[in-house]
Amino acid sequence: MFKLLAKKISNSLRNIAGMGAINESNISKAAEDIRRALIDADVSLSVIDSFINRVKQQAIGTDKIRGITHGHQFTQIVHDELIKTLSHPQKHLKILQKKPMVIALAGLQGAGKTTTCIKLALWLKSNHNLTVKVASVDCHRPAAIDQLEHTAQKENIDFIDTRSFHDALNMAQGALKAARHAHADVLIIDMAGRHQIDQKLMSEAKGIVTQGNVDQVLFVIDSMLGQSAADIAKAFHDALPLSGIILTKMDADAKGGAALSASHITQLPILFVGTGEKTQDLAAFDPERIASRILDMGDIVSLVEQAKKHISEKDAKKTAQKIQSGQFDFNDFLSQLQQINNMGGIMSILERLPGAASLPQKALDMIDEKEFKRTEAAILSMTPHERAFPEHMKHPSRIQRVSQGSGVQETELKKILKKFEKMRKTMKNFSPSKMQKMMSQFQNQMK
Ligand SMILES: Nc1nc2c(ncn2[C@@H]2O[C@H](COP(=O)(O)OP(=O)(O)OP(=O)(O)O)[C@@H](O)[C@H]2O)c(=O)[nH]1
Ligand SMILES: [Mg+2]
Repeated sequence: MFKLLAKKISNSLRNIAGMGAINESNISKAAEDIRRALIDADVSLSVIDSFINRVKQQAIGTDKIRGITHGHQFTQIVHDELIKTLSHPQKHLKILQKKPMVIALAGLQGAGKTTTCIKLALWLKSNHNLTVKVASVDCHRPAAIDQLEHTAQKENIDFIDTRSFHDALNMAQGALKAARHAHADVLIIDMAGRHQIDQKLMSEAKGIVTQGNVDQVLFVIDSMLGQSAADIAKAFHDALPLSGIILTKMDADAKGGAALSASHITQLPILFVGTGEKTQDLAAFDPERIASRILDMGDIVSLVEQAKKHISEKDAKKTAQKIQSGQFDFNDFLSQLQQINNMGGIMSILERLPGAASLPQKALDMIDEKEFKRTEAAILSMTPHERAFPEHMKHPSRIQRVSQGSGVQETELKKILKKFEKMRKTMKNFSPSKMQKMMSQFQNQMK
């Protein structure tokens, strides 16, 4: 789910990752990329406009954090705004003391109401230990009642038969009476759906909600709905006193727009997501996880926090100058290695970088974290003179001494020294613009 949106946004953020400063023009460019990605993901236009405006305002007013690229800072702002759009002060379904608490499910035909009705009954049973009854009030399609009865039986959920009533309101009132009589904690009413928003059906639903003692109306919406998600959510929200959203079919290859559109338009909490056809496939909605997934940004937020703690802008500049003048020595290398260690090691940094999920396993297998440790041990066994003049380390007696002192075998030490020398030469040849070009070539190769 959300894969398409995740890929587009992370590409666009990668494009601004190398920029020197956040200003109106480069933010506008990045915002434009994000706007296009959101349109492609079927997020409705009014939602996109307000989202982009909030991101822009925040980004322009943000001071640069030491040691962090603007691209990463921008990522964090987009991430935070995405969470804000998807979040709501009410995180969970309200469990009322009233008996029975009546929940009605509304939504278009095929949205997943009947499936969700059983999923929710099971969830309330196992998470809150409540006795739950389910009833269908679909007087238009007899098969709808059969479907609910059949699934309820399979899952051992109490089903109230409403077949003897002839209209939806009577069905609802009859079900309520039966649930009361049985002292049930919860009654879930599965309402009829239609292909399109239908005034007759809406007024029928309104009647059930107001006269059927309904406490919460949950709006069930298919996450595969495209641009129309906002209009449909709005029509239901205008007609019925909705109290939350359940997003179904999140396991399918949804473009992701419906989640953003529905929550922004209605300002209602998304309480659950349907993650499959089976009755146990219902999960509480987690905005942070969805936002990170949309951005494919791993855990860049914690990486940014750590970088703030461990890297000073002054040191970073000094190192960059030394690299470019070819004076990068073992002291600098040691401090780089230690910074990596302080941030949890190279693998931990890599895993938290945007796009980490798409790194091929082959590339990850090539990284030997122990080699970093051995390199550190070798440098620590060098004299201050050797650290400052790496070229003097070539002498066999020095290699022998450092090998003995650090426990790193001579052959490996020679390899480490060779690699360092190669790295120093390569880095010297790269101006920042060359570096950027090399990085994008590297990224393309990785793809
Ligand atoms: N993959 C997947 N399929 C789902 C999910 N929820 C429901 N479905 C499927 O969607 C189809 C329609 O589901 P129903 O529960 O019958 O939909 P409904 O809203 O009750 O439909 P009407 O009663 O006709 O209005 C069924 O094939 C379900 O198996 C989900 O979370 N994931
Ligand atoms: Mg149904």
